[in-house]
Amino acid sequence: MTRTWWKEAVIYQVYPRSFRDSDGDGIGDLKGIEEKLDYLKELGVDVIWLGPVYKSPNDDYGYDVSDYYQIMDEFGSMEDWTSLCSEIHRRGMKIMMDIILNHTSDEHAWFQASKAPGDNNKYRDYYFWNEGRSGGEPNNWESFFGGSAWKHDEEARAYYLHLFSAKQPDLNWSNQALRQEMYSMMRFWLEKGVDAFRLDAVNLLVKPGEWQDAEPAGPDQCLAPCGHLIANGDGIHDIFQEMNDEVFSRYPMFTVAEMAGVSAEEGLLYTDAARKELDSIIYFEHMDVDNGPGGRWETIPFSLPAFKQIITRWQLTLQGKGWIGLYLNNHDQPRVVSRWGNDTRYRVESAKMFATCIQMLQGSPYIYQGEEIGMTNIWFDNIQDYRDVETLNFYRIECEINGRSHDEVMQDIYHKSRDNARTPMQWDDSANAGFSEATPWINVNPNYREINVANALADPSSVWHYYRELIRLRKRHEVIVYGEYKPLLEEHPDVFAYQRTLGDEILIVVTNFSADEQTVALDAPPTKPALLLSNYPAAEEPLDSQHLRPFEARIYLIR
Ligand code: ISL
Repeated sequence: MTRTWWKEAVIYQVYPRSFRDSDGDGIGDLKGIEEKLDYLKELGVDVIWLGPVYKSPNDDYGYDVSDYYQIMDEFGSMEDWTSLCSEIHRRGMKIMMDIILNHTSDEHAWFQASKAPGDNNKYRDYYFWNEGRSGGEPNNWESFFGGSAWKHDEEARAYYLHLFSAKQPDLNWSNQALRQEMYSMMRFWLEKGVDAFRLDAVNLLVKPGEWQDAEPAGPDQCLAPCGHLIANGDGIHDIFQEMNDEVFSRYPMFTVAEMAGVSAEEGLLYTDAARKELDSIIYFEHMDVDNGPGGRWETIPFSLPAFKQIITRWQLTLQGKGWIGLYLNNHDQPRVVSRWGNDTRYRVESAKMFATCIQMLQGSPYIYQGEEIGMTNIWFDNIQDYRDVETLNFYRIECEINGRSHDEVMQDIYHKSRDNARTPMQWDDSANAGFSEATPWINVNPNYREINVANALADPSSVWHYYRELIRLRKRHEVIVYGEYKPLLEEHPDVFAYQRTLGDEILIVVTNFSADEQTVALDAPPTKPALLLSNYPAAEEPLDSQHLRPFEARIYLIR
């Protein structure tokens, strides 16, 4: 397998709006991120993924871009961005930009221009305008964020397609001029010194030629009802090959593609180095194991066997050819300690256990801000305190159209709202958690007095120190990056164990996903294993007879 810097890298995701507010308007900004670079360097991360910072009306907090060449007012200026970029580089770290290619904001100049009907309007074809069917929407497609995926526009006298919010019209990638505009835009950022791209929702770029109705939602729960008709559409690989040729191959950079509704086999096609498309993928399958038949808002109990099967399938399918981003948290997902761990009695233990399990797999680990101190989900009583467009749409549709009660809908929101991960970063126990001097744009989690960076740094047994240790291990042992994966104890309902092998080195990872003690027996190795790291005081036990405490994690090395 080819060795490259980005396979060895640990990526830290910053959600700029909630990271650190330097100018006292209650909204995080670029200067705020710059203030905290030493903190990130100290943790040991290599790449900083900056959520979208382009000009945007913020219907979907930056994922609705109105100008790709300018910085959002609330976040600062292009000078601030340049300064942040050079300060990141000065510390030996790299910068990843979030690139949104599937849609723009409805306030983007292209969309505004596209409204004028007429054959010589070149922008008309940048989007999907359609006259509709018998006086209504062109088909029954629903948007990911609820309601029809089509909206009528008076001025344009037509419907436009929006897979996400109504303020995020989808772009038409069969249009060559549009593609060239996007390639120029990406080169603009690479010329400025960007080292990596995270490509947003990028397996949705190709739309089917015909607008046929979708079947009711299938088992592929991460997609909207029309998703299976769109994801990985015909010709999508040609687009990435062209993009790679026009953009990626010309710079010393790497790409990670965010793709929902992708199987491991498809994931390999996108990331197989020989195909020259994308470098790596952030897939969703393992995050969808607690989605019910009704979709992602319906929560069913976490099943470790299902989770293990998915992880193993992806590890084995891509092994030696493709590459993945390893994650359990991001700005779209509830916090994993609250979701599948235990955020009260075993918060620290479970946070460390999840980190061990995910970071020791083959791939590049992604750490989402606050994860490194074990931040938890949020519970607001009032829907008015939520900010996320997906959550607000869901509440309105469930209460107003489907007639469900406030209390019932709030239960779903507590489990799955994206705002769980978007409350301000908890820096210390001062007002507003040290995030801002003003009232933050979204309320701080009240547990900030206990769970915060200052406390975590001061306590050698904190989640933070454990994360730093995991990152250090990765730098010391190549087997963590490049070792071959093999699942162990595959049938065990509560323990996830696997081994990684590189040359003469074997890494063994054993993680207890339950709040109960577990006894497991692994094959006795030829030489005595060394315990590299554990989230409990070391237990000198042979591999073939181990007593795991609640959420215990152990990493062994055998040479
Ligand atoms: O989170 C999901 C389910 O609600 C996914 O379907 C997700 O919306 C999808 O994979 C794309 O996510 C990305 O693009 C969205 C944006 O809202 C998300 O924050 C972003 O990560 C639209 O740009």
